[in-house]
Amino acid sequence: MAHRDDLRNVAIVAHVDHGKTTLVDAMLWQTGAFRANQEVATRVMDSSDLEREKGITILAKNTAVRYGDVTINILDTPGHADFGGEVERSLFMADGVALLVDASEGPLPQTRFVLSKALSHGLPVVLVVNKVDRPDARVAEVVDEVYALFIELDADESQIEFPIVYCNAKAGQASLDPNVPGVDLKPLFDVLLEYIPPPVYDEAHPMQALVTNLDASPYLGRLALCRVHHGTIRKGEQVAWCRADGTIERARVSELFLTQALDRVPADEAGPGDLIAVAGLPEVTIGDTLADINDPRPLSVLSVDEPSMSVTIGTNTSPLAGRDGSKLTARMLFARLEQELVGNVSLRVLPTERPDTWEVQGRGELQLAILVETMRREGFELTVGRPQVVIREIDGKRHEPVERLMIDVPEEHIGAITQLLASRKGRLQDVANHSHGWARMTYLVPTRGLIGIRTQLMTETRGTAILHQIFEGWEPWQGVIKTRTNGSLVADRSGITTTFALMSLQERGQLLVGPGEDVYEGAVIGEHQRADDLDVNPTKEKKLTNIRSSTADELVRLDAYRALSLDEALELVNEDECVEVTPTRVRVRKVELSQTGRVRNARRERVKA
Ligand SMILES: Nc1nc2c(ncn2[C@@H]2O[C@H](COP(=O)(O)OP(=O)(O)OP(=O)(O)O)[C@@H](O)[C@H]2O)c(=O)[nH]1
Ligand SMILES: [Mg+2]
Repeated sequence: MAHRDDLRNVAIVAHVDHGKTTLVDAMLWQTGAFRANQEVATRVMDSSDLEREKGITILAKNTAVRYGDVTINILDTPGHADFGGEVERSLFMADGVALLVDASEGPLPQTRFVLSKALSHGLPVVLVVNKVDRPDARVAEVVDEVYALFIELDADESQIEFPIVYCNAKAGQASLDPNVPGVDLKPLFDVLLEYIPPPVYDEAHPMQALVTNLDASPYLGRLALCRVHHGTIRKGEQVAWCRADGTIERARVSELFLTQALDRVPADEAGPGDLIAVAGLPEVTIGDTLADINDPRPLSVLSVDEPSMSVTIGTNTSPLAGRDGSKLTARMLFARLEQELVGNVSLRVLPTERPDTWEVQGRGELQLAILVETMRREGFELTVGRPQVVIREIDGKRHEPVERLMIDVPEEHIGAITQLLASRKGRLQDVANHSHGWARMTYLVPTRGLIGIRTQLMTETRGTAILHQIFEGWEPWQGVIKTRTNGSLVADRSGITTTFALMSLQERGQLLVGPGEDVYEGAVIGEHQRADDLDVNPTKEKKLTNIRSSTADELVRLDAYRALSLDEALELVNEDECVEVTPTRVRVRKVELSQTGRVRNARRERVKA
């Protein structure tokens, strides 16, 4: 076998916020990707609007830097569990990984996930302990925890002998000695060159390139992002396009690009190990192989984990539909969902009983919320159902997804957490004290039990709890879990909310709308203090009289209402509720809007039970 000594492909993987994108910034700067006076945004790889707003990476992206005579392709991956599909796909392009671990937080659930995936791909690991500058860094302990994690995941001996680099990604410093602060990233680059193997290929093997991602260019249409495994692919040449369904077609490579820093640069050819973008195949999808036209050999189709959460997404059916958005029809909605599927292998779209509604399955609430958020910004008006877990039949039995949950809390809250998790069928796996007065509790909990848990945990622990969760596996259905204890305050007519009406309603619970807002029968305007729903009139006007009342208006103040973000609305909705999403508004509403209809449904439910 031959190898490309001038090339390395390394994926940077870690739990969310451990500093991957920041490290890539420093790697770009120190390899001269930018001019000294160039204006470059921090975390430049997080280039989409949503990524910048939320401060997290959503899509995996690659960049390339030159270090000496070697080109290093760096794959920056998202750390949030919901985007695990992106990480899995990136590993198909890499020959090794840099596993980042925060020097204070240590390994967390997503660290475990990405490491287990890297190990199952047989990829060598370089451990990067990052944020060593944190005042609460506990470097030695964290390294021990990583060793323990390797052992737990059944790593073999060669995998466990990983090199360790200590980093301050923000300052762009790396060191091989935990007690000596670094100067620049040279030690990291040197370790990567030494431990990440160069791409290996067979000189006699016909050309083979695997499509692992897609992108679009306004001029060239769809771009297939591939890793070349063997042979050489050339611009202008015919290739065999091997599709996932087994068919093979001819196609022409009309354009070919390699990556340099943040740019795609045209190239005439690319060889084994190169990460390329190819134009000329308008219908190519992830998992396809581009191969030698005379000897096509498809690579095995890449598989990623199955989705575990779902929501229904339909057209907006509320009485206020059409006021805000430009994309309203079921046809537009379906076309948009299909387009999303092409670029996102971890999503599924299924039909429902209604012709204007689809079930979208994904990895988690955030992934689904991001999709809805993206669509509303494009002008869609939507009705989004309550997030549900995906149920699977395994050996004839109903199974549901189970999540691994890690909670960091001050010790005095251990009792509250224990109670809360018990009510949601959590099984305690481990309690560890990792720094003064703080405990890290690990649970396995049915995913169902986690819906809406964040808000409740924050209240119980006065905002101190930090939680991390990740899909663990499938388990037999665990019976009824009750998650939300509050009913809703529901508008009983349409109109415009008034300060006068809201003032008296605020005693009944937390309001979700302010004065002067449009409501309709069936719109949820607040959380009821009690468990049942209450139909109320939020549009009542004050009777005008000539007599000034003794309690002056200014004395009674309207408390702040809680304006819901999309994520919060999706956490909050009860079983018979859904969320109306338009480019400017997020409203919670009843699925059945009419009061009489709801009463009838409730009676029917009672009869069934
Ligand atoms: N103190 C300190 N902060 C750091 C360091 N590296 C990154 N950070 C900070 O950590 C936060 C998260 O950094 P990101 O680079 O976005 O982390 P990430 O791993 O790319 O996050 P995701 O892509 O969302 O998983 C930012 O506020 C960084 O400024 C470091 O070495 N020291
Ligand atoms: Mg990132």
